[in-house]
Amino acid sequence: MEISNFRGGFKIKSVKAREILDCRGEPTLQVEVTTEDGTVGRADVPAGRSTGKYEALDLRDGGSRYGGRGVLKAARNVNESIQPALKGVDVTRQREIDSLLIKLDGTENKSRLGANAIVGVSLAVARAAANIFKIPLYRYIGGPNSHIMPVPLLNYVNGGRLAATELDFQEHIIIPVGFKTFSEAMRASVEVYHELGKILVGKYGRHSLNVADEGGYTPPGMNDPREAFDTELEAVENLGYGGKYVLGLDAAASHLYDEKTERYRLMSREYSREELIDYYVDLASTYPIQSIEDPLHEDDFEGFAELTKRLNIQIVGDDLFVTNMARLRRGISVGAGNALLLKVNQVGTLSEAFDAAETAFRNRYGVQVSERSGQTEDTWLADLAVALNAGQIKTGAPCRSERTAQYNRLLIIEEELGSQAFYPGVNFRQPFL
Ligand code: 2PG
Ligand code: MG
Repeated sequence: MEISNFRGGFKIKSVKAREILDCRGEPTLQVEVTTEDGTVGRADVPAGRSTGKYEALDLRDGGSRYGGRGVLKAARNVNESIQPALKGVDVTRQREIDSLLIKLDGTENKSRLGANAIVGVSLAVARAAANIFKIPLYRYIGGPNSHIMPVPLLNYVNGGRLAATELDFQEHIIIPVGFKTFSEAMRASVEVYHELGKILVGKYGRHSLNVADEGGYTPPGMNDPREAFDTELEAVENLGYGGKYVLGLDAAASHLYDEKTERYRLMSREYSREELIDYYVDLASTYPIQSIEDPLHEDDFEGFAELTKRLNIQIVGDDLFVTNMARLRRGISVGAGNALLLKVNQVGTLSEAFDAAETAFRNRYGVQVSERSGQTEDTWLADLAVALNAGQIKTGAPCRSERTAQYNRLLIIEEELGSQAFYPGVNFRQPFL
C-alpha cells in the first residue's frame, strides 16, 4: 500500500450518532466514526443510575418521549456540532481530538454537548483507529505490553439503588484471586454463581433468583450484608474453592447519607461517620474483605483517609473521584482511598480517563476498570481493562448478556495473548508491585 494513500485513510470523513437501547431498556447513544478509506469505528455509551453528583453530565431530552430519557439532543450534538469539527482530522490523534471535544463543549462538566455525546465520539475514534491498523482495540490503546488479564470483581448479591432488595449496600462481591488464568477464574466463578443461586433459594425462597441491574441475586428478606457474605462464602466452600476467593463491597454510601442529619442509614439504624468506619473495620476483621468501594459519601475525603489508614485493604473511590483528575489528586494528597474506579463516561473522554489511570498508578493507587449499571453488548470496556494492565475489572454477574459480553471478550483476549497473558490473582491491586 502506498504510504500516501494509507495516510489519507487516517482522516475522519464522518461522525454519526444514533439512539439505541441499553440493558435497562433505556435509550443511549451509539456513535460511528468513518474514515476516508471507509473504515468504521463504532462505540456504545453506557449510563449509570447510582451516579455521583460530580460526574460529567449525561444529556437527556426531557419531555414525554422515553419518559424524558431520550438522547436525540446528544445525537444531534454529535451530528451537527462535533462532526463538522472533526472532519478531516487524523483519527489516530486521540489526545488532540479529545481536547478539541473538550474545547468545543467549553463547560466544566460537559453539559453543553453532553458527556454521553463526547464519550461516544472519543471511544468510536479509538475503535476506528484500531480498525485502520487491523489490530484489536486493547492493543491499539495499550500497545504491545498489554498483557495483564483483569481479576473480575463479581457482584453476586445486590442491593441499594440497583436492586429491589432490603440490602442497603449496593454490591456484595466475590473476587477470584486463587486461580492461574482468567478463564479458570471465570469457570469457577460461574459454578459459584449457580451454587449460590441454589443456596439462596433454600434459605430465602425462589424469588432470590430474580436478578438486579448487574445480574446479582436479590434474596427477599435479606437485609444484613453479613448474610450476603455468609452465603457467598458457603457457595465457595461447597465447591471446594475455600481460600481461592476474597470479598469486596460497593457500599455506594453517598446514597445512604443524609446531608441534613449527617448520618448514614444502614439496616434501619443511623450511623455517624465514626460509627460507620468502626462498622467496616469490624466487618473486615470477620470476613476476608479485600476491597471496599465508596464506604463513605462523595464529599468525605477526610473519612476516606481515616478508613484507608485503619484498614490495610483496597479502598476504592467511585463517586468520590468520578474519574476526575482534580478530585483524584486531592484524594492522593490526603491519602483518601488507595484505588480509582475508572468509568470513562464519568469524565467524558478516553484521554482524561488515561490521565486519571496514569496518575493513580504513579501514586501507587490501584485502578479498577468499571462498567455502568446501564450497559450495552459493546465490549470496549474489556479491551480497556487489558489495555491499561489495570489488573481488575468490575462488570457484574455472569448471567446477563451485557455482562457476559465483557467476560466473553476477555476470554477471547486471553486466548489471543496466549502465553503472554498474565492473571495477577492476589496482586490485582497492583500487578506490577
Ligand atoms: C457503581 C456503578 C456500577 P452506576 O456504583 O459502581 O456498578 O453503578 O453505573 O449505576 O453508577
Ligand atoms: Mg460504585
